[in-house]
Amino acid sequence: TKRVKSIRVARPFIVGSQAWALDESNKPEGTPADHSKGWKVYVKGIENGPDITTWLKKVQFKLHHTYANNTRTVESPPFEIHETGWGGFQVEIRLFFVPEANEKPQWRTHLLQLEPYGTDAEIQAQKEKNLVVSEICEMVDFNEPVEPFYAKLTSE
Ligand code: SLL
Repeated sequence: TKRVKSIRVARPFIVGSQAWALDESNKPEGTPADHSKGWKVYVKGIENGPDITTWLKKVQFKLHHTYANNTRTVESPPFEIHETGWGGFQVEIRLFFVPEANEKPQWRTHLLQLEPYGTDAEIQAQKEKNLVVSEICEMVDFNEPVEPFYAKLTSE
C-alpha cells in the first residue's frame, strides 16, 4: 500500500497510574498480607482529545516478574490493569496499532508511583485523598502513513 510522502501525523495519549493504600476496609478479598497498596495502570486518550481507538488496537502491560502471568493483554478499552502489591516498578507497555496502520508495535514505560510525591502540600493532599496519580502525556508519530490509515486519522 502506498505511503503518504513527507507527512507526519502525531496523536496524543496518556500513560498513567493511580495508587492507594490498603487497609482492612478496602483490601480486596484474598489479597496477600504483604500487599499494602492497590493500583491501576492505564493508557487512555486526553480529555476532549482524539479517540485513541482510531489507531490503538490493543495494549500489553508487562509487570514486574514477581507477578503471576506478568504479561497482561487488554484487547479493548478501557486499556487498564488493576492489581495490588507492595512495591513500585517500571511497567513496560507495548502498543499494538490497528491493522490498517501497517505499523510495528511500539514500547513505552511508566514508573508505577505508589508513594505520595511532589511538594509538601501536594503530598498532604494525596494522603488525604488516599490517591497518588501519576500521568504523562505521550505522543505517537505516524511517519508517512499508508493512504487508507491517513484517511482514517484525518477524517475524525
Ligand atoms: C524492583 N521495586 O523494582 C522493586 C520490586 C516488586 C513489586 C517491586 C508484589 C508481587 C506479588 C509486588 O508488589 N511486586 O507478590 O504478587 O525491583
